[in-house]
Amino acid sequence: MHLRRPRPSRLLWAVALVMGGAALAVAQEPAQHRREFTIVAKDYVFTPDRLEVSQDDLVKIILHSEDVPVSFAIDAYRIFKRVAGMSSISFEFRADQAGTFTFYCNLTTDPRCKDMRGVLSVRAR
Ligand SMILES: [Cu+2]
Repeated sequence: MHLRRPRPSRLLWAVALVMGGAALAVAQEPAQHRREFTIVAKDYVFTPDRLEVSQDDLVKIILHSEDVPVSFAIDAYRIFKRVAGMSSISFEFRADQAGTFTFYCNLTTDPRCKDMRGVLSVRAR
């Protein structure tokens, strides 16, 4: 029995296959593990103010401000996003930590910001 070293071309092909597989895995995230929420910020209130997902879900947030600039922060997830007034942003994150987390606006431009908060609940799988 003898072992042959893979030829370089075969090695590159194997790397390309693995990388292609990883890209495919993201594209083929099962629909039941994707969650999407549109959160409207208006009058210093987030609506909805409660998000419920399962651990490891891929969560997409569309954050829309109906009036002033706001932010959306979740400390444990190191998320900090800011949206200008009268506009929208979207972002995604993997809900890999189970538990209950506060999301809030951490802007200091207005004292009412400290009342802007909600809850992200991540149910353990
Ligand atoms: Cu605010």
